[in-house]
Amino acid sequence: MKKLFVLLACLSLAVLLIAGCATETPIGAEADAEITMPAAKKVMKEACTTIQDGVLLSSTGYVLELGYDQWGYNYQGRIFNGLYCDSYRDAAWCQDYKDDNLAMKWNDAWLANTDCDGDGKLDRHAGFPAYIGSGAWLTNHMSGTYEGEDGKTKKWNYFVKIVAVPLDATTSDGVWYTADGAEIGPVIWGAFAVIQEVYNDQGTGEHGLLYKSLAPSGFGFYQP
Ligand SMILES: [Ca+2]
Repeated sequence: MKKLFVLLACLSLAVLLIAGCATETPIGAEADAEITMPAAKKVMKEACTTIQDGVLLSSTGYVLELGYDQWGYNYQGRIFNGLYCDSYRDAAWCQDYKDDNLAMKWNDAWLANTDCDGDGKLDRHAGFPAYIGSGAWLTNHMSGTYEGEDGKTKKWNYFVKIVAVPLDATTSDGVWYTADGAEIGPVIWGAFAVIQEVYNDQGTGEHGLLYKSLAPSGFGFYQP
């Protein structure tokens, strides 16, 4: 479990950081009280630049292409499949986890596969000034093995759902709540909440749900 917690601390920052804007970390609720309708939904599709156009850039300056890149990102498919550390471009700090696997999926609001606002990069929280209330979601599925105290290989896996909370959500003691007072889940990166976690570990015997939101844990509940 110790290893898992380290991984969680870094979790899915990958998608937030890699494709665009380390400086654009999700913003909290306070600045966004007057957000109304998503403007980008009205943008004509033909006004948007696609990955196929061959001009959109990653944050590190390479041209995005269709299909999986060398790290395991498939921005067109809104998916990552690969090694955990490769989601961070094989970063030096990550080497203790280099054998672990990661699959991520995200929706258009988290990171679109088009650029409709004309900045040359894939859009984030398209149509919204920030992630909160955008309906953005991300899932992470991690897995790996380690040597148990009995010397045998033990498998573990972990699954988590993260959503951008609704505009009218509130926080208390590190937990997001709906306007009706239902617990959405623990705060992660300001405007996001963890709404479901599953952990299985052959070594410890842990199996099943670690956490499930008391508000609906389906993504539909969070769509604007
Ligand atoms: Ca853009």
